[in-house]
Amino acid sequence: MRYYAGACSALFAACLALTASVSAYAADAAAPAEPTPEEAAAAAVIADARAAINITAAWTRATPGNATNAAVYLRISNNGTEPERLIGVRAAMAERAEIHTGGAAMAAVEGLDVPAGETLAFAPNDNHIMLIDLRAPLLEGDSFLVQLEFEKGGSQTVAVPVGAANAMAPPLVSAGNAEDITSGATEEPADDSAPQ
Ligand SMILES: [Cu+2]
Repeated sequence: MRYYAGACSALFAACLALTASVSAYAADAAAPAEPTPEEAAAAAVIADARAAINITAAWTRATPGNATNAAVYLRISNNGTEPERLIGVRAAMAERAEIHTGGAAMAAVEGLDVPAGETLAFAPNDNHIMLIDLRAPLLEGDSFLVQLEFEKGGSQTVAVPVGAANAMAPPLVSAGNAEDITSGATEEPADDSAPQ
């Protein structure tokens, strides 16, 4: 019995030593990542800008026939005190994506301002995100991810449910589900293409 106890405590001591060296290693590895006060302040500014933006009511329509383009609608609210600007969009679902203004006479723009305290609406016959050269038809009931790039707050990913081909308003989806994906998403779409 004494023998076993001795072996156990020897093993325990070895384990402690190993734990200590792993901890020391982890501390060393983490040291270079410690942000400077300037970096921490810059990160806080980005985090604040990101938190100020709330993207809601995203939707699109099922593509009829062999249509290869689609328009995505949503609302971008800036609840912060600093102006923000949408500077890019992308979606793995399409070859490329653009920010468009206007309805039938639409035009691609480099970006759109989202003034502090205001909501920028993307809706039929108005601003929209144009998906160009869809990789597959959009089917009613499906959803996919679109990534929006902001000047100050970086990128945010939103789930876009697909409504009926003739829909004029967002399909009714589980609000909880959509909200989870919208507010918590930090992951990038699988596609690696550059923002348009
Ligand atoms: Cu368009």
